Amino acid sequence: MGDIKKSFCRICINQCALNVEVENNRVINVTGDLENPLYQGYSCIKGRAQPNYLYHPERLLHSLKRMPNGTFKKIPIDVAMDEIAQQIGDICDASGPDAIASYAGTMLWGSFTSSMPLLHVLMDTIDSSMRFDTDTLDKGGKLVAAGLHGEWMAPACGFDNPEVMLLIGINPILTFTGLPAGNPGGWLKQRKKQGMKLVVIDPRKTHVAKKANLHLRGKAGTDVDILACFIRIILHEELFDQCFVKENISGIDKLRLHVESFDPTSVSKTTGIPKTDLIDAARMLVGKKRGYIMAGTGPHMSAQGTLTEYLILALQSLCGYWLRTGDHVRAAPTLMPANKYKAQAKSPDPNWCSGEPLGVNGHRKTKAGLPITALPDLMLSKDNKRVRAMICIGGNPIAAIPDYDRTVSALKALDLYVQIDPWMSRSSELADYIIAPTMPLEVAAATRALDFLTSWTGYGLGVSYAQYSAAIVPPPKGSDLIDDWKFLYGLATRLGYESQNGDLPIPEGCSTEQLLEIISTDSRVSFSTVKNSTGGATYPDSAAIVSKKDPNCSAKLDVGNPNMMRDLQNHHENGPNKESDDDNFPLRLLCRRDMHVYNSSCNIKKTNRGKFYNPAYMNPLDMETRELISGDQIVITSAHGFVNAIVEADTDLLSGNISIVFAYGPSSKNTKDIREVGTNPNKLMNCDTVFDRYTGQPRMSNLPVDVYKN
Ligand SMILES: Nc1nc2c(c(=O)[nH]1)N[C@H]1C(S)=C(S)[C@@H](COP(=O)(O)OP(=O)(O)OC[C@H]3O[C@@H](n4cnc5c(=O)[nH]c(N)nc54)[C@H](O)[C@@H]3O)O[C@H]1N2
Ligand SMILES: Nc1nc2c(c(=O)[nH]1)N[C@H]1C(S)=C(S)[C@@H](COP(=O)(O)OP(=O)(O)OC[C@H]3O[C@@H](n4cnc5c(=O)[nH]c(N)nc54)[C@H](O)[C@@H]3O)O[C@H]1N2
Ligand code: SF4
Ligand SMILES: [Mo]
Repeated sequence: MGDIKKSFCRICINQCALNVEVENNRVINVTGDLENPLYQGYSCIKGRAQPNYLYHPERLLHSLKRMPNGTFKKIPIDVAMDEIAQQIGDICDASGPDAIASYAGTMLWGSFTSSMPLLHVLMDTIDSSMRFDTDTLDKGGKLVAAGLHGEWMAPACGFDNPEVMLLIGINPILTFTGLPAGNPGGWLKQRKKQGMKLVVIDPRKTHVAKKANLHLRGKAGTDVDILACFIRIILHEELFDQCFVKENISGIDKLRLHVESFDPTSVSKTTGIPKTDLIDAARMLVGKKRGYIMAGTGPHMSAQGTLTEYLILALQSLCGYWLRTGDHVRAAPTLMPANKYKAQAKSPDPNWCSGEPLGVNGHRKTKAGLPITALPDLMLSKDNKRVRAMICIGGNPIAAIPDYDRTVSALKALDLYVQIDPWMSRSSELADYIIAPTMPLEVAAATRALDFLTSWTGYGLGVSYAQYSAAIVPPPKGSDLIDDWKFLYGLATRLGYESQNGDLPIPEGCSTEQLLEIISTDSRVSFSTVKNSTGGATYPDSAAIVSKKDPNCSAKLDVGNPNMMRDLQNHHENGPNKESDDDNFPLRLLCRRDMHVYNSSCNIKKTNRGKFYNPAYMNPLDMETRELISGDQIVITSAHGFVNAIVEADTDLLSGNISIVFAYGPSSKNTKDIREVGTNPNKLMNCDTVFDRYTGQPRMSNLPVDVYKN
């Protein structure tokens, strides 16, 4: 029996509290912490498998440099930083700072509090604006829609005892996105016991759909139709919150006009959802004091993210699901500064779209950031806008960005590609330098990222909560690893950053723990308080009460934005599933996620129990007509490409669809058996035909495909 140390998991945004058993400076076991007030012992297989990642024979324990003959050689971290900084400086001098891009991937969230500020420090130091992250492949439309609709200066009702909940293309029991951090299934069960009604829109009978009072199981890509139909019903039947709307909302006449064509009879035909279910669902949403509406990746990956989110905000505003004067904000930030909340609107942001056109498909920077799908084109560009270097932290562009071949060519065209990654991923393989970082239990951290997420997305925490964790174990003996932020800082200082003059005063020899304290200087609860409460605690903010509207405030939330109304009109005229008429591709490929992997991470024997591939799930009826049985090898074809896969029956999937997890597939070098490496669905997709015109997010779900036996 080793020592038990308290920590928290940083693999996903749930950040479960953990008990970590340590013997001889090595982690030997990880379990959920039963004493923690929020998680009460909850954890998942990915978090508990951490000893297997830390001591995995394939983990990189030294940074690597690509040699001219293509092989990798160990390089001491200081030498790597010297060489990389020199090359960045040279590229900046020759081609300007925007020739250097940064790519912040999902695993940056593991060290978000320390790494994100230092990534900005580095990019500020060289003055590059080319900062990309994966939000524009995820749910970037949320931010654009909020810019167009305007924001309420207090949170949405969220997890604060909602009486009704509408979940659209999201499966939080498995993805830990969309229900409060903790034990999502347990929370849902309890809320339902207390009478909460749950409506789910998803073509698949997901974990969360199985718990729904009403599951609207229609065609993918029809969320806009369904939401417009709900709004029409609510407006026709005058079921909206009349007082709230009169006082705080503009544009309702325009909205009324544009949803008129989405009547329940025609929307039922478009979506395949019974008309009565559409009407029942709309009526379920209204007349309650508190409601919560959340969309996940489903509608965003069907390339309708911005319009879907805009209609959600309109619906939320019509129902008045925003906290009001006197309401208590239960998830006020802990490790960030306290907020002032007011029961009033902030007008739409005229800067929702900014910056010069990037020269790729009309893309520009929006409130969701730079469209990441433009990045490969910028790398392949022949003009002076070419991106020549990229620093990627915690991301896997080859796995993530649709159009695999283009991404591979783009990464190969770089003059300098630096990948911070503990693994030789399919992207790492193409890097010039792979920087080997410490992994979560080897580095100090605090849950500030949870506060950030809560204030930004509306999901995250349901109550004010924080935890600090010291480094639990040192890095393995003989390794040469660096904390992610220290690498970024090392480059920044070599390129001229002087911390005493910068925004972030970093003393000589600063430890990660010290940096966390510096970053949290103005937090509502002091860093030392959180640090001293090992194991995590809740920190309710009794002062976080929504105050009343300023007497001179005339701002309103806009539910009739002209861009959105035009898009709604186009959607009505062209139909959501235009290409489904294409006889060559009668099936629709849908996105989905698996419990035991986190995008391209965590796929080891301990979690996958020997199943290293991602099956292509199909409804048994569709399999029967194609004479397929589970385990058969198939070819999936699309207008863009084809991939091999292993088929598996899934009665939960609506007939006409095929659904598959992403971020699997062979590397550029190996051609191993599909059962060993899985399928990369991004080979079936491109970024230039169907995409969200604001975020650039391409169609990654609801993709027309067909299937043949191989
Ligand atoms: N077809 C299709 N494409 C998709 C999606 C989809 O559903 N379908 N999903 C999209 C979405 S939502 C997202 S967010 C993106 C994800 O896009 P990315 O973030 O680019 O992809 P990940 O696979 O999450 O990359 C994580 C990387 O971090 C590395 N890593 C693991 N542990 C650590 C660590 O401790 N430290 C560091 N520094 N690195 C670590 C992993 O080895 C991996 O290379 O993909 C998008 N692309
Ligand atoms: N265990 C685990 N957790 C994860 C991840 C992981 O890989 N594994 N990845 C993390 C990341 S990066 C993200 S972004 C989140 C994603 O979290 P979620 O958004 O919850 O992702 P999914 O579980 O794929 O849920 C998307 C759902 O949308 C449905 N869908 C597909 N197309 C449509 C459509 O057009 N309309 C509607 N209404 N539904 C549609 C699919 O059937 C699927 O059930 O999960 C995060 N958490
Ligand atoms: S990966 Fe699992 S254990 Fe880790 S935070 Fe997420 S849900 Fe919790
Ligand atoms: Mo994501």
